[in-house]
Amino acid sequence: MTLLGRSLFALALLLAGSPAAFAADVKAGDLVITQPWSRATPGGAKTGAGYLTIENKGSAPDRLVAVSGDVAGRIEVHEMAVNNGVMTMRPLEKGLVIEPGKTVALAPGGYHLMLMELKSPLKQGDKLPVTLEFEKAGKVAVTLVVQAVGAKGPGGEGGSMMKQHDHSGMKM
Ligand SMILES: [Cu+2]
Repeated sequence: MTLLGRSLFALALLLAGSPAAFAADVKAGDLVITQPWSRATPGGAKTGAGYLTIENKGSAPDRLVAVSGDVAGRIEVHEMAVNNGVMTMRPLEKGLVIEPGKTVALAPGGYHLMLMELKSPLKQGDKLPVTLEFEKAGKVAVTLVVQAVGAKGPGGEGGSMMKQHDHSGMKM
């Protein structure tokens, strides 16, 4: 690598690392999982949410079929939808399909990991190990990094087109 190349590389690393420090992308088979994060829970909330991005670089679909972790008694994969003007969410009974060549984002206002029966409140800065289980890629360990209450993205600000809303008040 030339000197110029090296400094550009260093600059790229610097830019990629801001504003919040994240663990490296997790690769499992054809899947790449990036930016797993969660949100601090206010007061005695018994549920929280987890978010991440899954890219399928392969040529066949894969499916997120189960999620588990010590932080919660039960973790489900949920989707959100507006029915008659009311935002509702429901578990994906058949799991979340990631089509080949596609990237699926779990983000506020859309798909999310529902952390149910939390053992303790989630606090900003906590790191929550969870295990994702895919039909083809198998079990993948990721760590959700807890951001502030009301954070809209993994960096703690912006990054989402959705208005902030309170997850705990939603109809199940
Ligand atoms: Cu949910």
